[in-house]
Formats: sequence, C-alpha cells, structure tokens
Amino acid sequence: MAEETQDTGNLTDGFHLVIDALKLNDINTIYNVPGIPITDLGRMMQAEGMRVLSFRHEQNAGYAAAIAGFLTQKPGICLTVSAPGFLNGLTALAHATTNCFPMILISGSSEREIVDLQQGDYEEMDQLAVAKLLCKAAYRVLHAEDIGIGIARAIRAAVSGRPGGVYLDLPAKLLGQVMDADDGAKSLVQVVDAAPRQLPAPESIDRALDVLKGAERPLIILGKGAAYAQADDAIRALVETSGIPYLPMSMAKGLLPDTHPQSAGAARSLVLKESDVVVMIGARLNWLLSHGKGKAWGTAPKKFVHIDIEPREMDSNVEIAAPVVGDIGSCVEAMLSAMGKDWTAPPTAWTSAVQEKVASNVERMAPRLQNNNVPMDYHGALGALQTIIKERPDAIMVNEGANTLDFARSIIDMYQPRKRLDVGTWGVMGVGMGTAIAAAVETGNPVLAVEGDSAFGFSGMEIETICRYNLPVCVVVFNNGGIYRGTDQNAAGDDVATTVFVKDARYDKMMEAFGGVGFNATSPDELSQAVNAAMDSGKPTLVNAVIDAEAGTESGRIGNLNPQSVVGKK
Ligand code: OXT
Ligand code: ADP
Ligand code: MG
Repeated sequence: MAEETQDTGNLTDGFHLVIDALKLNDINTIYNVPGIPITDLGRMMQAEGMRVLSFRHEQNAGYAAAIAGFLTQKPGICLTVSAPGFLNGLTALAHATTNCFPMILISGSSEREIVDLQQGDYEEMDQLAVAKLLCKAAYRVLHAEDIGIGIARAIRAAVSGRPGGVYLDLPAKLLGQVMDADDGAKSLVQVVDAAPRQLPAPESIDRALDVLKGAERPLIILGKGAAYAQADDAIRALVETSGIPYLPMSMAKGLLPDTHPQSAGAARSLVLKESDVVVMIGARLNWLLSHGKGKAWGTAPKKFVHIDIEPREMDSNVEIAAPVVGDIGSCVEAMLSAMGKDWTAPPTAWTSAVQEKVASNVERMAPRLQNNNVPMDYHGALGALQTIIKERPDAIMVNEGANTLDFARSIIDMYQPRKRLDVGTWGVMGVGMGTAIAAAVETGNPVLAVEGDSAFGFSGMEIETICRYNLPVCVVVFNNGGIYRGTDQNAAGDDVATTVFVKDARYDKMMEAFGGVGFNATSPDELSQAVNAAMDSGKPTLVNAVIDAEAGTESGRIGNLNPQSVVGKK
C-alpha cells in the first residue's frame, strides 16, 4: 500500500520516477481504471497532486485521454491494468491514432520472463506486440533508469508531426525497482519543443498561390487538424482575406462561426460539385469526403491544394496539384503573407451562388426547427438545442448516434473553435461519456452531450463517474427506442428486431440512481427548460428526450454504405 512508509534513505523507485517524469513534462491529469499492478501508482499520483480520474471501463478512460489530447495538444494519458484492461483501452488508442489525436496508453504488464515462455502468468499477454499494430509507436521500459527516456519518447512520438496514439508498457517489476534518488532525478528528461513547427517550403507556397489565383470557383475545406492546430486567428484571417467560401468538417465547425457569411456548410453538395480549386486544411480526402472523386464531386475538373503536416497524405486519393507540407499555423501564415495586397477576391458569381444556396437551405430548414410536435422529431428537439448553444457558445457539445449525429451536425450551429466533439473518422459509437468527462475536466466549460439511445448505451455507466466528480455535464438521450428507429419488426420468431430496445425506457432514472438530476422531456419546450436548468445549475443531469420511434432513417445520412443483399431483405 502507498501509505506504508519505511526508511528508504536517498532512494527512489519506478512508481515515483513515472510520476516525476510525467509531472516534469507538465502532464498532471490521468484517466484510469485501477487494479494489479497499477493501483498504487494511481494512489501515489493522487498523493503527489496529480488529478487521477477513475472510470468504470478502460475504453471510456481511453476516449477521454484521446479527446484530452485533441483539446490540449498534450498527450492525454490513459492508465490501465494488464491484458484485459490493456485490451479495453486499445480501441481508444487506435481511435486516437486514426483521428490524429495525441494520446499515451500506459499499461502495467506481467513478467517478461513468464510471458515470453508462455507459462501462464496472471493476465499474461505480449501487450507490446499487440499494441504495435494499432498505434503510432510502442515502447517498453525494463529498467527504472530508462523511465525518463521512455516517457520522453512517448510524449514526442504522440505530439510531433502527425499526432497519434502511443503505447507505453510498464511491467509490474519495473514499478518496484529501486535506485539512488539523485541518479533517478538525473535520468528524467524534460522534452524540449515536443512538436516543433514545420515550416513549408517557400516554393510550395508559391505553387499553391499560382493554382489558387487561376480559380474561378475556389473552396477551402477545414478539417479537425485545423481545429487541433490552434491557429484560429491565422485561419480566420486566411479565410476572410481570401474571400473564399469554406466548408467545415464536423469537428472544424466553429473555427469560424457557422453563421459566418463565407460558410458553405449549408451548401455542401453545391460547393463540392461546382468548385474548381479546393484548398484542404487539416482534412483528409477519406470516406467523409468521398475520396475526392465520384458523384459527390461532380464532373467539373478540380485541382487540390493540400495543407498537412504528413507528406504521405499527399496524393492519397487523388492527385494533389499543390502539396503544402508543414504545420498548419506556419503554412496558413505563409499563404496569407504571400497573398499580399494584390490578392483578388473570387468572382462574385461564385460567392453569391454559394450564399444563395446557403440561404435557401437554411430557410427551408427553419420552420421544421420550430415545431413543437409530441412525440418529438429530430428537428423539433434539435431546434430547441440549437437555441441553447447559440445562447451558450462556450458550451462544448459532444455528439454521437446515427440520426442524432447527422441531424445535430447540420442543425446546431457552432460559434467557437473545438466546441464540437464527435465520433470522428471511424464513426465510432461509445465515445460519448469519456469525451464529455474529459471536455469538462480539461476546459472547465459546461458540456452538452447529445446522444442517440444506442450510442449512449456504449458508455452509459460512466454517468456514475460524472456524478462522482460532480462534473457540469448535461446528457440528452435521444430516445427513439432503437438503433436508427424503434419500429423494426422481426419477420420470424418472438425476439424483437435486432435494432430495437426496450420501449419507453427511462434513461433519466439512471442518473438519479447516482445522485444526479433526471428529467423526462416529451416536447421541445420541456427539453429546452430541462437543458437550460441543467446548464444553469452545472449539476450532472440526464434528460430522456422522447423521440418518435419512426422519425429516423437507416444509418442516418450514410445508409448508402450498407451493402445490399441480391436475394433481398427479410
Ligand atoms: O448540400 P446538401 O443539399 O446536400 O445538404 C447538406 C448540407 O448542405 C445541409 N446543411 C444545412 N442545411 C440547412 N441549414 C444548415 N445549417 C445546414 N448545414 C448543413 O444538410 C445536408 C447534410 O449536410 P452534411 O451532414 O454536412 O452532409 P452529408 O452529405 O451528410 O455529409 C457526408 C458526411 C459523410 C461527411 C456526413 O454524413 C458525416 O459526417 N457522417 C458521419 C456519419 C457517421 O460517422 N455515423 C456514425 C456511424 S453510423 C453506424 O455505423 C452506427 N452504429 C454501428 C456501430 C458503430 N458506429 N460503432 C460501434 C463501436 N459499433 C457499432 C450504431 C450501433 S450508428 C449506431 C447507433 C445508432 O443509433 P442511435 O440510437 O445512437 O441513434 P439514432 O439513429 O438517432 O437512433
Ligand atoms: P476531418 O475528419 O475533419 O476531415 P482528418 O482527421 O481527416 O480531418 O484530417 C486531419 C489532418 O490534419 C490529418 O491529415 C493530420 O495529419 C493533419 N494535422 C493534424 N495536426 C496538424 C498540424 N498541426 N498541422 C498540419 N496538419 C495537421
Ligand atoms: Mg436511437
């Protein structure tokens, strides 16, 4: 136990070296689930003044660490036990890597000698070998004197270049290893300039400007890399100086307010199809952008300028006419100064066409958002939440589900950078509560988590964690009784359909069970009152928003990705 003290003279051990190394690098928050062999490590971290948040499941602790990395540019730390705990954290580590979020999964592990001979140790697993496939880098430390270097390498690997997930394996025996305290202190490393700026080559900027100057219908696409980069002023200046319409990817919403006159968010199809030069800033041409080709991009020939820190991203899906490789802050500043005073804004025929499309789509949507239908549909419920975010622009919105995700993305305007956190590149369900917890912990801002009832179920037990730490999180469960819809029928047998849940479930009662506040909202007015009360009080709250079970569509906006049976659906 941590509190048992003995005269250790001028000695230190693996436990303390890990703590000292993290603190030396300004890492003070840990997301963990305790157990053998890291229980005492968590206790000692807490005793040394670190914030150690314990979760109910490592996957949620991992998602918290991943989004902490996105929000802070420092690696978020997830600490787990060996084999099963490690594996539970691994999905989040892979998610962090896929999304380019800096994160370190630190797992205790069993004894190397026994693991390597496969002699059946407690929670035996060759964790390093398993992790390597799923992250940017993976390291194991075997000697206490190497802890400083191990942690320094992990930090640098996570945040430099394209950020990502790193695995750090700490065998149980390492933590108890003892060494001279002065030598231990000397072995620690304070990482200098962990994510060095990467300046773009001047000729790449000239090339980009040449391509852009010839454009008749230019478009800027902002991705979550642009949000991560925290180059908010430079990005806004580039957009506004250039006069080019911009399309924010989901987690780039709010980099400039969604109500900005140059936002093409509500004219997505038009700008993808009609643009002739596209400037990608911290976004990849992956599935979310139809790989830069095909029907969604129309038939007009296109040229791409691509700003990204990862050179291998260039030409990943289509030819990039002007690759600009470097960190977004430096690249955007270089583009801005190269534009100079003689920059000519894009033709008004183009900018007006985009604005008109935006206006007509917004106008078409507006009346649907005002409806006060009972049971609620997505538009009525999200119309209420749209107003709340408008009035509380510093609130962080967490969002997952299918219909709940897709409707919320287009309906709820964001006004500030890094305020919309969602399922990311994989469209993964289960990020919700971990993300909400880290958002509250890392920023202190109020959090509104808008969750499909299925999505919520993946991490729902963490509402106990939210209550335990008394976090200002309001969870709204869009309860339509199922995945996509609550109305599917099983064509044969007595079991309910595969997508259907218990009818009339009361998720609000779960929150009450842990001392939080629960509401059941059946109309947009009730929803609005409940969420406003929650946001005013800052108390952990769960609002069960009763949504029409028929309102959703299969897979939300991405139903086209479902394979079709040639024999036909039963
Ligand atoms: O321009 P056009 O005319 O086209 O119009 C567009 C915009 O211009 C316009 N727009 C606007 N109009 C007016 N005003 C405003 N402000 C405005 N803004 C935009 O609106 C349209 C649409 O705009 P959008 O959304 O930008 O465009 P589009 O074409 O949709 O964009 C394409 C995409 C691909 C970029 C976009 O759709 C996108 O980002 N999609 C992400 C989708 C995603 O990631 N989905 C999550 C996964 S789905 C599925 O796999 C689920 N599972 C399986 C599962 C998963 N995922 N994970 C794990 C670990 N296990 C299993 C499960 C279990 S979802 C799911 C649960 C679902 O059930 P729930 O109960 O949770 O949720 P419900 O469905 O609610 O029941
Ligand atoms: P989205 O899903 O929003 O389209 P992606 O996750 O596909 O965004 O793309 C993010 C991109 O941003 C990645 O290619 C990553 O390499 C890049 N990136 C992340 N941080 C930086 C940075 N500081 N400077 C330049 N590029 C960055
Ligand atoms: Mg649902």
